[in-house]
Amino acid sequence: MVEVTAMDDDTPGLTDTQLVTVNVTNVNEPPYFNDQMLSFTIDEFTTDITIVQAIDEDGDTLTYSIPDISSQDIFGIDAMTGALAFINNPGEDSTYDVQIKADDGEFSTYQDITVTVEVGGFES
Ligand SMILES: [Ca+2]
Repeated sequence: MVEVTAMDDDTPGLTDTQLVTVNVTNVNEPPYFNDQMLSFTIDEFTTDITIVQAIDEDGDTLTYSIPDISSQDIFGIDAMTGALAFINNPGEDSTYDVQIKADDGEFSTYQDITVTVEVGGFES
């Protein structure tokens, strides 16, 4: 409830006070990623890349996906946890770009991830 006071300009002024009920609608805020772009380097024996994590101010459950069909042959993502992995590590020096989508059921946001595979780069 908000107290509203109306006053006219006359002297002496007349005032009237009324209580008004204001309904605040809870507006859904879109999710967002802290970083627009992330890069990772993994070795040839690893398939796990990272766990992407978008932020939703409303605390909505977010669903993660890979929108680009051609990337879906290469990468997999856990819709609930955001865990991103190669389906099969390519096993050769190469760099891949993949876009991740986070969806709160109404709005979505995207994050670009670059994954570089290094063959032998991690051996001692
Ligand atoms: Ca939301």
